[in-house]
Amino acid sequence: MTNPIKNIIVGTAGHIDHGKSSLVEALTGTHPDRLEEEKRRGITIDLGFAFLEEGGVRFGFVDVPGHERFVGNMLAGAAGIDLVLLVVAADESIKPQTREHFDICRLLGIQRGLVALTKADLVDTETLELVRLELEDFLQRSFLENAPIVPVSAKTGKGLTELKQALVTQAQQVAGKDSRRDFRLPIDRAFAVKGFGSVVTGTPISGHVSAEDEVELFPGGQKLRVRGVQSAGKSVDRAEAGQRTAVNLAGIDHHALQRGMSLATPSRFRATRRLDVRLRLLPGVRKLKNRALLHFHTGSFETMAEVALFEHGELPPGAVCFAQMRLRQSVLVLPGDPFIIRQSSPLVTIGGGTVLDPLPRRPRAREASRAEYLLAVEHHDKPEILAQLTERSLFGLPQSEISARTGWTGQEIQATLGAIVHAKRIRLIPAEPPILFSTMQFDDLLKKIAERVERFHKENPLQPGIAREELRVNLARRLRSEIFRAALEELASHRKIELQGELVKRAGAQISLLADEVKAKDQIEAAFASAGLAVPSVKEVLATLSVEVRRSEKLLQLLLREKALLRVTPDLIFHRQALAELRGKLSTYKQAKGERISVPAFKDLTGITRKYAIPLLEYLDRERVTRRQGDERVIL
Ligand SMILES: Nc1nc2c(ncn2[C@@H]2O[C@H](COP(=O)(O)OP(=O)(O)OP(=O)(O)O)[C@@H](O)[C@H]2O)c(=O)[nH]1
Ligand SMILES: [Mg+2]
Repeated sequence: MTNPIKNIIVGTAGHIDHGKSSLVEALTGTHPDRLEEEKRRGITIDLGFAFLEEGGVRFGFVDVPGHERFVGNMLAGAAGIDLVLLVVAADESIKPQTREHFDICRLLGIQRGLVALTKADLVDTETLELVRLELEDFLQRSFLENAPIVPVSAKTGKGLTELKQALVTQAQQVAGKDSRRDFRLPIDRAFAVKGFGSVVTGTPISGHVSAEDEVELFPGGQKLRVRGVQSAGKSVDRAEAGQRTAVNLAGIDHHALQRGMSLATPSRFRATRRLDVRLRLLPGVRKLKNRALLHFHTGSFETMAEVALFEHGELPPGAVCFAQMRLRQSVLVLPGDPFIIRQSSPLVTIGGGTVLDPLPRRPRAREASRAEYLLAVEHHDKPEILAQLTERSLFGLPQSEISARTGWTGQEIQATLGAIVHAKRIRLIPAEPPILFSTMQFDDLLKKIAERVERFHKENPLQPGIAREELRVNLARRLRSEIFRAALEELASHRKIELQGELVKRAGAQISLLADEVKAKDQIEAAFASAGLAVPSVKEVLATLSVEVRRSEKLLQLLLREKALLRVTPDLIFHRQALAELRGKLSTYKQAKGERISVPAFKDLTGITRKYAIPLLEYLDRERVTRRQGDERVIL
């Protein structure tokens, strides 16, 4: 079921004193100025709000100040609007903030609006027509080129009916905001209400919010519970994108909340201080130097930022380029979010643009793929975006990262993922969460693993294979274990390698001993076998061999791995057979003489000295063949 009521935010724009607030009052019955100082000085300082339901449309009005010193506040309000109501006083025509506000609307990418020619009661028809012509000229080749220009008077009420009608017509043609996407609300006010606690207001730019929802506060990241939601002054079950909304939050003091922060669906996004953008400089401003320090505005947020131009020393007026913004403070932004830049002296709007990558990797010198990626974002080419994101993540991209980088819904992520996995451009590695890894890099990894295993066999002919962990670290210290495992399994399934417990070996790899090695190996084994429990030292045994120490040690390792020999202490090695016989003797002893045996009895039984008896008994304790009890052992 679709909601028959459309929610549209109308923002006023225009020079100081041109009658914006009076017009909002004439349309809605509410004077938007709230502050004592505003009433006293007769000017708007901060944002004001009012509501009107007309022709099946629920209008939320955001009234902004015209004063040049309060453009910052104007920007906080302009960020969420669907329709601009450009207010021009008929007795003054176009003035500096008419231009600046209009530039801001263009830079923010506002698509629709209309012009109110206010104070029409103060001028004659000829002047009115002259101003209209000036305006038509001014609006040429802009989004307001064919917008209605409606003469009105807040004083006499003339033109108000026509203006309302024009608002409804425009509203019907606006796409509006998408309430099915994740929830995001830039906070424009925060205050406390007696008996309720902390309240923030704003216009959700996407999604919806209800009482009992959990939301995440940005940039801090606190998870908060929504106690209640109001829209247009009334409690509602749910407030949607495009509706003026007040959110009552539990568990936070209102002093910890302020304009510029955002609320959003929890655990999907990340605040950032670096963003790659498409930057547009207005015509008629000074050229922009690389590394310039600017005021940066997005949503209701404002901070200082350094601009790093891509491959340009400077940007001429009217030009466009890719750039990175480095912010003083963190903010939640997503690709597609518009922003505005202003210079410091004089404090004027000089440009703006669109966020393309909110979490860019640290740039390496002249990374060409960066611009390529930004182009894909600009073209909304989802498979390309995701493929490139993955390819740029050398150690894989966890699936849970995608939303913060793209702002896509779960459904969009699934669909895009399906498409590029199907096209074999990336692989989805099983993990929690799954990891995206580029097929190219994966194939590369397969090749490297096969090479390393091969090389290992060549360099270590006496070893059956390389330990997994040694191989992984050898490839890349930061290689994720899940990706490594997937690669090993892939190679094993193609019978390129064999996995044997912790060992990786070339398929069919056999240890091939040289003739002298075979002989030496037999000699080692025989030396231990014939010694019984009174074993010689390793050094002694190896010294008698004809092969050099490095190889003879490998042969010893081989015997230990084959379990022909067993290491009982670092210095004592026994033959398997001798130990098996010892166990046999103990069980015979137990049957004949009972389960207790002393150390002297053990020495008698085995005919060995204390030097061997104690380590052997400790070994038997470890093996749970015996258990120590006082000075004696219990045979288990
Ligand atoms: N005669 C006449 N006066 C008007 C009309 N609209 C507004 N005014 C007067 O113009 C002055 C400024 O009006 P506001 O509505 O406060 O102007 P504003 O654009 O909101 O000004 P800022 O918010 O400070 O930028 C007030 O004294 C109004 O009474 C109109 O249609 N006719
Ligand atoms: Mg005003």
